[in-house]
Amino acid sequence: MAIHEPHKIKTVRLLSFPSLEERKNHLARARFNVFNLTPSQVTFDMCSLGTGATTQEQLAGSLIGDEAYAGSRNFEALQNAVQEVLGHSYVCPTHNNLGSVKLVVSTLVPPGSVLPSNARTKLDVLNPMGVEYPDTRDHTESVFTGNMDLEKLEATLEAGGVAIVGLQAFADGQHPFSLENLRGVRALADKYGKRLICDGSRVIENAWYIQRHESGQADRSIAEIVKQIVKTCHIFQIDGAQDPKCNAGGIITTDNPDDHEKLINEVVVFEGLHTYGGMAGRTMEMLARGLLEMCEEDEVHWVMHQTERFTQRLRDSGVPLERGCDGAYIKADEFLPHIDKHAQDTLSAALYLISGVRAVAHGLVGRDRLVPVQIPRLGMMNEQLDQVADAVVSLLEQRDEVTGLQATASGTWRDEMEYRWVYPDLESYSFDTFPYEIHTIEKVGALTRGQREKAIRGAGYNTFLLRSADVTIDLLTDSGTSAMSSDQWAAYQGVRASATASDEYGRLVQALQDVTGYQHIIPTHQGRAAEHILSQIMIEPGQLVPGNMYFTTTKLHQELAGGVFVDVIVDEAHDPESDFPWKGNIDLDKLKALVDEHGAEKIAYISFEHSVNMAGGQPVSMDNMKEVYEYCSALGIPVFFDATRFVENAYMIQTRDPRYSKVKIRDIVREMMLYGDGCTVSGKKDFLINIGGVLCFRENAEWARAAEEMLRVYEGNVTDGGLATADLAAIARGVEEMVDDRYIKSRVEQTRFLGDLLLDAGIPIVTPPGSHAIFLDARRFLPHIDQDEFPAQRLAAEIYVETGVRAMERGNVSKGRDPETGENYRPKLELVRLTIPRRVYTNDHMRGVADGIKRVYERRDEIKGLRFVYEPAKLRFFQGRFESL
Ligand code: P71
Repeated sequence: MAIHEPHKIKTVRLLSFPSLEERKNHLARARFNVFNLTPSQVTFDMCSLGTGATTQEQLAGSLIGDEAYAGSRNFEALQNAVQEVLGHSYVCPTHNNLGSVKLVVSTLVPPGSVLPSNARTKLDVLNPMGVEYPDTRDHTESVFTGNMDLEKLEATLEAGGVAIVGLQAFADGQHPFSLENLRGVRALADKYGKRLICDGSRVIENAWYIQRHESGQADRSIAEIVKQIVKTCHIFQIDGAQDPKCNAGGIITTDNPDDHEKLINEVVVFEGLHTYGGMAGRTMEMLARGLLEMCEEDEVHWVMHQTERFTQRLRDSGVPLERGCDGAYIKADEFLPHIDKHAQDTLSAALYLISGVRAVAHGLVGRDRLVPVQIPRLGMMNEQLDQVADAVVSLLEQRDEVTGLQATASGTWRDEMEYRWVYPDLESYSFDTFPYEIHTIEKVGALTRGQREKAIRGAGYNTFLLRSADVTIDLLTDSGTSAMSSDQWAAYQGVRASATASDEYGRLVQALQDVTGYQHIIPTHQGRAAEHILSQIMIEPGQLVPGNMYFTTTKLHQELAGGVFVDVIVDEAHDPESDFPWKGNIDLDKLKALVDEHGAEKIAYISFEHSVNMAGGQPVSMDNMKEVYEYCSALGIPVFFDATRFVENAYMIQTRDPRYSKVKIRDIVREMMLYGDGCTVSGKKDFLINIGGVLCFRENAEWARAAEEMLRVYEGNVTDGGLATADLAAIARGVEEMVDDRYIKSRVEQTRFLGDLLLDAGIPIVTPPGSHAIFLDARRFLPHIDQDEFPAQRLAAEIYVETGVRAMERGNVSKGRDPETGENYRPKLELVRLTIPRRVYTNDHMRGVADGIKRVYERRDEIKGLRFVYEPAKLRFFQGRFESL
């Protein structure tokens, strides 16, 4: 059973959280018909048509559309995908499923004829076209509820007037058919000389159901079953916006050249030429790629697991519903028994009113009594679905208070309905979860344990030397690994690139001035570039640079400028078991002693890091920043922050310092930055971007000029710092997104979630959990391995073998050898860092990580140490290779 997604998040779409007052206004303007609400007025949009996440390959396909009128390469790609996945030889493209229906009707279904079917929905459109569609579904069947009643079907065929026989895979979203029944339908169609046509927009779900429930099918792949379904039908159609995860488009496929001939002669009338059928070239490309991907077993199993889990949660809480292949279909009349008119729309309006969730019934008014709560395919996390379910349950609990909508306009179709409503007094449901949906995904590595054993041996037991493609969950670093938002991508794409000043530079400066309160904003290509410049302009050879624990690149640049780093962090920072909440603080006594000993003029500046990385992502308190700044500014010693993870530090202040519990993150950050004269930032962390950094000064124009002088030599223009204009645009947007309270909360709480899972299992970690990473304490995890046999290095390797999770050693290997004695440093902290990228993994991934580490912990006694087989002289952790003892 899948315990986490077989993919990670590549890009996210930000969610809106309208307040109760806003929801009331939006509802009134929508005339109380939630169909009219727009996604930016809705928090979770529980609708599964064209709303799913795509793969990054599909998204890429949308950028390589061959927009030729005739015979485009994208059409060829579509044709190949159809032949490979569906097995039919011919394809006729359409603009979407309605286009397909219209085409089939106008070619194969004469007016006044009969089209028996197992479905009701989507056939609504046949009514105005003058086609009768008798219900021939077997209503007595309890497992394959979408099966045709073969006797009824034969009677209908016998009675005459039947044009073609129709079948829907997972009919109406609720009723799957069996292969056996499908073969029976085909036999009857053949007997009466009729064609069997299947709408396979949900063929994957139906195939999954067959795999699970039909005897003899358990060992067959989804791909095989899909092909068999298609080949059993004369004609097959599929909606691009459903199983193929495209945003639009449709296709009709067949093996019959005569039918194909008819379709392509007719498609030019209503849709477009037979090689594009009303789709843009890029849509055909996305559709083709979606078809090729849709049968992937682990993906299908994940989607269906989510659906079953969600439905079960609702059912367990007493919500009256019918099972759906893509969610739960609530029985509105039973949910609101006291509402005799418009129960579905009342339920929809009430759910939106209390929570901002949209669930809406489509199609004909009065066709059924259900409100589908559908899951956008691959678009949501289980945590979010749990909360949507809780919102529905919360409505159920107060259903007696719900008053009915009064119609002020009616119509045949649901979108035509308009209402009046006296708002009932209901308690709102507040979401407390990740404030974004999944927009695109990236498959993760799926090696077997044996393959991973081979891979880690090949990498000399060094996780830096593993291929990312062989890694399932990559917790090597949070640097440059964030998922960008679709807004960041839009800004990135919309850029007017320039080798001079640019609008994006202006936006970036403005955004960072707002966030930091600093006047001079100097872009650099990443953090170490800013550190290089700051060190060069501020340090005189021989000067001291006191700081709260070193970071490798920071210390290196201070030393290259002739400075000497002095660690003045509090002692608690070196104790992995101390519960002190501010392990990132500077020990003011240590600092004062240093200044007293050497004099203030010997100090270049204070190097003050937020959320101290090497200490375990530990925060600095607001008071400590204030004290240090007060002390230093009186003596004329500048204070520079390494603000790489300053938003995370601000969140720790919000949660750990009661005086700030009601203060917005944006304001906490602004106050923090008051207690410094400038900062360097590696933007690859909190800024939610994949590349970039900045150097900022509060007001000192002389420093800024000196820095810009160096920037021109080492980095690029003063208006880009060597970054692409598009990256400046992504940074400007990322800086806005990072100070969102909901976002930063979800980010840091996810790290804590992993920490708590490990603590609960008795696994030794650095406490309290930091903001960007959980650090395993290898000395306590593997006490039988001497530090010179590199327990943290071995532990990282074992975790990879056990789980496919990649972590980073931060211990004896990283620290290196003392040049004086030639011995390993044997640092106090012998750690393995599990670093959480931003917006990339779900809490189910975190559960998977914790479960795997628990398994390693259970067999810890068998784990042996390592010995170097290749030891580079500098930064040996990057390239070093080991063998097992
Ligand atoms: C991290 C990194 C990336 C890294 C760097 C060196 C060795 C291994 C991994 C980079 C930081 C950082 C802080 C606090 C400056 C930099 C350098 N961290 N300050 O944690 O954490 O920034 O990479 O953008 O040049 O994996 P840069």
